[in-house]
Amino acid sequence: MSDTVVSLLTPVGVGAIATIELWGPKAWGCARQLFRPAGKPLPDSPELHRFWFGTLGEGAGDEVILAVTGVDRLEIHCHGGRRVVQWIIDQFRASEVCLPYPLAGEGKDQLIPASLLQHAPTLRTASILLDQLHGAFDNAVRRVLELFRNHTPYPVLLTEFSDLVRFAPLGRHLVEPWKVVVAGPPNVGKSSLVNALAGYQRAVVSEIAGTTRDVVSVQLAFDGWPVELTDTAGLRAAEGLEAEGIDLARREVAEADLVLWVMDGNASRMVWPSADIPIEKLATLINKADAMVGSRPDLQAGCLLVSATTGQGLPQLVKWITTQFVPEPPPPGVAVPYTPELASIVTAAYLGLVQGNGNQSARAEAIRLLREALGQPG
Ligand SMILES: Nc1nc2c(ncn2[C@@H]2O[C@H](COP(=O)(O)OP(=O)(O)OP(=O)(O)O)[C@@H](O)[C@H]2O)c(=O)[nH]1
Ligand SMILES: [Mg+2]
Repeated sequence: MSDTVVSLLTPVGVGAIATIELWGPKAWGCARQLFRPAGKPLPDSPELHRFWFGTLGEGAGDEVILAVTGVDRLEIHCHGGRRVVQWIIDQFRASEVCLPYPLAGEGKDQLIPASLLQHAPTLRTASILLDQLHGAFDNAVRRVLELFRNHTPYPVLLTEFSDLVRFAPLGRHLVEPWKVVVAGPPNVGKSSLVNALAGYQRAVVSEIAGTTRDVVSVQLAFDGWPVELTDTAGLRAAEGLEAEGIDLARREVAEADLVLWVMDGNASRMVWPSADIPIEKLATLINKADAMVGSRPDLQAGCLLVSATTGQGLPQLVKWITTQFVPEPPPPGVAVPYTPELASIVTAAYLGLVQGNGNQSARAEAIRLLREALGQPG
């Protein structure tokens, strides 16, 4: 991209300090125009990892720190108040060399992770997004394009390319949480389980079957990964309000990344999930482990045994869910396709190449898609 872009890295109006990023070929020139250092004047060209204290803007200006964080990349650390941030961004816009920071829904600009960073639900996902903001993903895409250009042997190309695609499933969930739906027959302890996992009383629990009529969701972090846990109405034949709840529950199950099917270990007969829930997103739990008496011949291998009341088996359940979603967390600085769109683009490019066994047209299509991932279509 040849333009210079100004973007806000921190959430608007929340923090005491805000970070504004300026990147592009004219970033340094732009900063020199607007920033007045407290000490010696700024050098002619930026020096990596140096920072200066001074004021920014017309008139008295506002006190800020200017830091050089990368090639053509600067950060301005300023007061976090909404007006100050807006005013500084406006100063850069008015300098006519900068584009405004991307606004949601503005086509290609959405691919810039600066705007995504504000929406990162956990510190762990924020740190992955920050790595991508610093170029981890773009650089990895450029490396693969370079291998194509240099006619690198196919196996070497494939290895490097597969590294780029490796974290695509994770990249889909840096902003959007994984959806985990707790489903099962009435009165098995679904709401109790959601409450126990959430660590506080959220869903209404009672000994009367059919208590939950609605869909209740809580946003949680399992080991730093964002998870939306949804409680649903017990699935059984019902009428009226409860039937509507059951209908909603079925829809939630269809959209879930993972369905936790709960059964009552204390019941005379366990109700197993119906065949319409895809097996790859289904986990079966037997709840009320604390109240189980004797051995259960219908307790199948592969079922997780838990108790919402005592907490038995819950740490193991959380660990199991986490490894389903993130079998291997990315090491720091590694490329992650950081939006669902980018994840789809690089995966399609890689699979197309493999299916075409590296032939000419598959290569051309992969190159086209990788350029698209860099925001350089055509
Ligand atoms: N002993 C024991 N009782 C539990 C456990 N979990 C839930 N219960 C009890 O089981 C009953 C039903 O719990 P809920 O959480 O309301 O069950 P549900 O599956 O959400 O029920 P519906 O919303 O009606 O479908 C309540 O009396 C709970 O206290 C558990 O682990 N052990
Ligand atoms: Mg319930």
